[in-house]
Amino acid sequence: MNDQPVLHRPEPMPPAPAAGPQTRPGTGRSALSGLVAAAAALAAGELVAGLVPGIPSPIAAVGSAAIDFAPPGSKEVVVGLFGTADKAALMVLVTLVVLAAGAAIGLAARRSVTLAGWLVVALVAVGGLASLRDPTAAGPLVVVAAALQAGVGLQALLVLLASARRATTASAAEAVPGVPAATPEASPARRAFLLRAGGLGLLAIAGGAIGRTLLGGRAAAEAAASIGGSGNGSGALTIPQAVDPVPSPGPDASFSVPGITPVVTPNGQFYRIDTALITPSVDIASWTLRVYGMVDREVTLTFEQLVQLPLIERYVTIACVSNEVGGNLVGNAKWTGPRLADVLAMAGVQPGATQIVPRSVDGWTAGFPTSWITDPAHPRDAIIAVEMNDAPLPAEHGFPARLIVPGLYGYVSATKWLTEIQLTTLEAVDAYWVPRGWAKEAPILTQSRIDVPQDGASLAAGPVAVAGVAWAPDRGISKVEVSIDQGPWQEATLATELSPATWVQWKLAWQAAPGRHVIEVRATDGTGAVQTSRVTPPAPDGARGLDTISVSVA
Ligand SMILES: Nc1nc2c(c(=O)[nH]1)N[C@H]1C(S)=C(S)[C@@H](COP(=O)(O)O)O[C@H]1N2
Ligand SMILES: [Mo]
Repeated sequence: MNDQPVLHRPEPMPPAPAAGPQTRPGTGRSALSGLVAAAAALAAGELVAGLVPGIPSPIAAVGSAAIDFAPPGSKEVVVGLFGTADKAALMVLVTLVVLAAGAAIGLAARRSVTLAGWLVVALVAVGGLASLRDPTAAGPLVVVAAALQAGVGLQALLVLLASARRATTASAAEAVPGVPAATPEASPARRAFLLRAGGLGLLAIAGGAIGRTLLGGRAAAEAAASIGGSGNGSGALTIPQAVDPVPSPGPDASFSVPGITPVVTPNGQFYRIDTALITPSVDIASWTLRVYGMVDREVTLTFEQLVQLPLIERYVTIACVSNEVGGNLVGNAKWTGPRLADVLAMAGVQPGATQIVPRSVDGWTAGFPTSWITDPAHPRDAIIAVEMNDAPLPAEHGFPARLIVPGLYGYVSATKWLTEIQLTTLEAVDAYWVPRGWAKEAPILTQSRIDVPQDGASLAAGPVAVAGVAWAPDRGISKVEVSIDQGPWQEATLATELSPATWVQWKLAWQAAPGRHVIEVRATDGTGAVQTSRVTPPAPDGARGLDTISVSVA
């Protein structure tokens, strides 16, 4: 054994490779090159989508495909995907997956640049194919946009890889044994690579952001430009006055309890649920409503023809089947438009047409029994709504026209961006959500909600107003009761309901004593049926159970 300390010397370095196309860039620079190239291609796609109608956003198109093809096992995940925040999360996820794929492509380029090039083309093709699923897409434009994206992606990849190669060669040349490695900034070639990658990356972020902003604003801009307010004529079209108006809610329709849900939901506060990752933007001049299928004659109406029909106004509360007990996916608005029945009568519904299947411009479908609106014992005023609370239908609520069917959950009826109505049989067609595990027939369940006090609130002892809303469209609400600490049901005071199709405010004065208290509410509908306390999840036909809160009183 040798006791002498041994100095470990670095192995002699292999001779620095000559600069040239044979040099493999390092893994980090390769991955970064691929990632930035993917970002550039992606940004190009969003930018042209933002600039040119008929070219869908590739990110949204891939996200929509993910929603549409989500396996039934992920049903609950999908249900949660439709809030605005969840849509943004899905788009961020798609973007991250594309960037990761780009990094992988960059690594693949170390083996074969040709392979990497084809992978870029394949990545772009996925977005293009997803875009072609969108019924609003113009096929040839999508192909041109995809070619552009591929060009941008390939060019970026080649430029960055060449720059990465020079940087790697420079690093290798500097790595001389015994000499400390230079700082990265010391090499002009490495600095040049970082500047190129960073610069392109920033361009991609800017381009992508511009594209997204244009995409996000287009639907609202289209809606705003199309219809002028009554009389002022700023837009191309005006909507005539309703022949069958409803009076504005009187003071007896609302309680002045702070925090209670207003009886009419302002448009800006109305819940929004749909599968559209980007709000469909509809050109009202070319929009039509087509009624076809089991009818005597197909009917196609322009927007102008549609609003020349007698318009009616109705207050109707609509609700989402995914609303949890106590949740806020429910709202009440005044809807204006022609009766669905009038439009169907123009086409002549054939006997045996047991199902009405409305379809949106983006291909989404609902479906409900024809008898729901034609039953002579209980005809219902379904509306092809063109106004919401006296304003043209907002883009995110279905501009230029949507269906409102009293008493049915939105997913079977309330089709936004409506463009087709098919008459068929219940057996022949299952609408969008039915194969995804939701009930075929879906009347809105009786529900009641405690708005005040809030769950978990700390209150001062003494008189407390317990208040909220209850709904059972279109059976109406006949009674609301409140139970404190599992005690007897006490009848609440009801405000005047606008119609059996709307929710109604309720309130109860409670003498709160110190301690913790549990408050429950239940409603009885217009048929005398009491809201069930049996708890069910939203799927398949709506959440059941009683809204329950707990408060502490001191
Ligand atoms: N075109 C289209 N219409 C649609 C949907 C959709 O995904 N696409 N979702 C429905 C569902 S599930 C509900 S609850 C209501 C919600 O309408 P709102 O967003 O105006 O509140 O719209 C319905 N109409
Ligand atoms: Mo819904």
